[in-house]
Order: sequence, then C-alpha cells, then structure tokens
Amino acid sequence: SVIVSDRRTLIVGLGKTGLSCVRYLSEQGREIAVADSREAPPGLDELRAGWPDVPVHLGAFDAELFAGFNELVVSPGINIAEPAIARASKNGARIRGDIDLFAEAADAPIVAITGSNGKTTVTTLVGEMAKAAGRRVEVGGNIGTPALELLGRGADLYVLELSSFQLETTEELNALAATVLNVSDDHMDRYPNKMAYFQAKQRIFRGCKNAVVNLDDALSTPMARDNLRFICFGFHRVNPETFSTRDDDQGTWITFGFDNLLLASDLHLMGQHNISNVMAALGLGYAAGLPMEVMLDVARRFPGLPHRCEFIRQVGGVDYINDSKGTNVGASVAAIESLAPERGKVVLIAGGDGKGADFAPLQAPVLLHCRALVLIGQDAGQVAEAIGNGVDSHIARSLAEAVTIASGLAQDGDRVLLSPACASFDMFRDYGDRGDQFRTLVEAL
Ligand code: UMA
Ligand code: ADP
Repeated sequence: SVIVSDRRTLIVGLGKTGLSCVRYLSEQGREIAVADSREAPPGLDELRAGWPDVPVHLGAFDAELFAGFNELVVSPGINIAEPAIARASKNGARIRGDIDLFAEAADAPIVAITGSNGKTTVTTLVGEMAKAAGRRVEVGGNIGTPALELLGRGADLYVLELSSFQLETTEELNALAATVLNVSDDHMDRYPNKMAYFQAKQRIFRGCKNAVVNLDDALSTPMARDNLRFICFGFHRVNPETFSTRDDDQGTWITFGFDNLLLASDLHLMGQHNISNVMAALGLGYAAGLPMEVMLDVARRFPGLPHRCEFIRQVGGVDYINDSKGTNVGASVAAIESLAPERGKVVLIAGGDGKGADFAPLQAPVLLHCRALVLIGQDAGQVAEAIGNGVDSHIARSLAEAVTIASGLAQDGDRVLLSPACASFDMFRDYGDRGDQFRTLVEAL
C-alpha cells in the first residue's frame, strides 16, 4: 500500500504557474516535488538553477507517484480529470491551484474578472483606473503574471484575470468585487458540457462581497447570493447602482442610474462589446471605491490592446483589422457585429483550432455582414460547413495566402477582419504570433 505523506505537496505542471508555486511554497518551508507530463517543460532550467534539490518527475503522469501526496497544486493547463489526479483526489488528496494559494495569502482586497470574452480588456482598464486613483495596484493571473508573484510587493489592491481552469481549483476567492463578464462556449475540448464550464466560472463568487452582474447575460448572475451586493451593468436600463447606456441627440451616453457619465464616441475603443467592457470596469472600480472622475478619464484615454479589434492600416479604401485574440465563436460574433462598416462589408479571415466549438452562431452575422469568408487552419472545413453556401467562401493554405485572397475580394469601404473564432496553436506559436504575422503581411500590401 502507498504511504501518504501529509507534509509534501506535488506541484503538477512546470510552466509559469508551476514555477511561481515552487517559489512560493519553498519560501513557506513546504517540502515539494514537481511533475510535468512534458519531457522538457518551460520552467525546467530555472527550477534546476534555483531549487536543485526539488525532485522533478517528467513524462507521463504516474498514478502511483501522485497517490503518495495528499496535496496537489495543479497548473491551469492540466485537466483535473486526468486519471492520475482523479485517483489522488479519490484517495482523499486535496486538489488546489495557484489562485487558491494566493487567496489564502492575499493581504489586500481582490478584484476578480472572468468571462468568456473581454477579460483582458476589463482587467487592464480596472488596473489603470486604480493606478490613476493613486492606489498601489498589482495586476496578474491569466493575463500573464502568475498571481503568487504579486504577493509581497506592498499592494493595496489586487486585480486578477481568471480563467475557468484557474477557478476550478479555487475553493474560496473571497474577492471584494468579482464579475463573470459573459458566458459563451469556449474550451469545449476540456469540459463535458457547457454547464460544467459555466459552473467553473461561477466559483469566482465564492466568499465575494460585491458581484458585478451583466444584466444582458443571465449566465453572469451569481447562483448563490447570500450577503452579496449587486452592482449591475447592461444596455438601456435606469436601475439604481447600474451602469448603462442612454441615447440622445448627442449620441450614446454611458450612464449610472440617472446620470450621464461619458459619450461612447469619446472612447478610442471600438464596438458595442467594448461599451459593455467599460461599464463592467466602472462597476468593479466603483465597488473598489475608486473615484468616478478618475475612472472616466482613464476610460476616455484608454487606447485599447493589440490584437483586439486593432486597426492596422487602410489600403485602397479598405481597413485592415487585427482581432487575432478573437479565439472563440462569441468573440468573433461580437467583432463582426461591431466592426461591420457603414458603407461596405466585412471580408472575414477565420479558422484554426476550434477547441471542439459549435460554429453555428457565426452563420447569421456572417450572412448579414460579410462579403466573403477566407478560412485557414485545421478546422477550416468545419467553419465552412457551419456557415453553408450563402456567402462566397475560400480556403487558404497559409495566412499569407488568406491576406492575398482577402485583399483581392475587398472593395472600397470594406473591412478585412482577422477574427479567427479559433485558437492559433495549429499554425502559430500563439494568438500574438498570428496577429503579428497578419500585421506584417498587411504592412507589405
Ligand atoms: N502542459 C502539459 N503537461 C503538463 C503541464 C502543462 O502538457 O504537465 C501543457 C498544457 O496543456 C498547456 C501548456 O502546457 O498547453 C501550458 O500549461 P501551464 O499550466 O503550464 O501554463 P502556464 O505557463 O502556467 O500559464 C498559465 C496559463 N495557461 C493556461 O491556462 C493554458 C496562462 O494563460 C496564464 O497567463 C499563466 O498561467 C499565468 O497565470 C494563457 C492561456 O492561454 C495565456 N489561458 C487560456 C485562455 O486565456 O484562453 C485559459
Ligand atoms: P479575453 O481576455 O477574455 O480573451 P480580451 O479582452 O482579450 O478578452 O478580448 C478578446 C476578444 O474578445 C476581442 O478581440 C473581441 O473580439 C472579443 N470581445 C472582447 N470583449 C467582448 C465582450 N464583452 N463580449 C464579446 N466579445 C468580446
């Protein structure tokens, strides 16, 4: 029989997250070991240099080994349904993640953001708002810097972007304010069904004080609401404590209760979905006690992030837009709808690794707004099938070929939009690489 040690923790995964857990838990004096299914995980050299005595187990997960630990700290890139992890859990091992460790140690309030789309935009906005208000804010999580690395920097506020994977292994986040921005299908290759994905996201509200709720998306509402204050956002409402919109002869206003706050046309951000993102950020900042004027000023100045509905250049009357971060169907639907030009149409470049998604929701916006569709990547055929014959469709073997085809089809007043509705890993290092290559190709036109 296996002897279970109660003092040792197995860190599963040796990427950025795994390394941050090694650093944190060894500082805590924990006895640790590391396992990664890859033969050469990215954190290996740094681990060997900094912590030469920590045992490392590489290659296929060994259920016998895992069963010898009663605490596993699992990285977000690993499915906790993996047999070795499931078995350890069945044996009574505690399965945790880096965010769970962070929540236990956090010495300042947490603002937490999840959702299928808009997380990075909203997280960045709230971070900038807090900074402008003079707060010592640290921003991290799924956005890039592992949360545990934010500790010990003297923060008075943490702003975290969280993925459903990170939330799955988090027991109580105890956030001051939390939001599920929206829920549409993503990562269906990691979840048995949409409900499981939705339930993972809902965990963000455990122990939370202020829930920032999207009134236009019922799935963003907390299921359990004990002692939870609601701050809401949504289009065209007048409820108290609600960030909303109102139209008058000056244009569309972002409002709070009965007050006009700022004109949507004063934002650099493009599209309806970004109005929603700004309202969410205001709601979170309001819950964290940030002054309204400072927040509005940041929203007005915010230039937007690269690879997210990013204007590249105009060539021959055609705008080229890089939305490489449109990595799921919901994101690309939002991009197509909000970027459809007044004069022309959209020529959409899409496709890649669909992560098991259903592409059907793309059909209506494509038929309504697109002049043509140029498809790339392993799931190009699936996208074509979901959209059917109602639009001029082409399959390209490379992004370069796709840009050539798209530029040939686009007419004066059109927009060529790269918004793949898919992950990039079948053809590119990541979405950033895909967007950078698109930019280079468009600059060479
Ligand atoms: N992997 C293995 N075997 C292992 C461990 C990992 O094959 O034993 C693979 C995973 O399948 C994955 C890759 O290695 O493809 C990276 O996994 P990881 O858990 O080691 O990743 P980290 O480097 O720790 O980065 C993670 C997040 N990555 C994932 O969730 C896949 C980063 O989000 C995050 O920025 C970082 O922690 C800091 O918190 C990236 C991401 O793609 C940007 N997130 C997904 C998304 O936004 O859609 C959820
Ligand atoms: P995430 O971090 O959740 O991936 P980002 O802020 O990086 O979100 O935006 C990624 C893409 O998702 C954008 O390029 C855009 O296509 C789409 N998007 C952004 N915000 C929203 C929203 N509120 N609703 C729907 N789609 C959105």
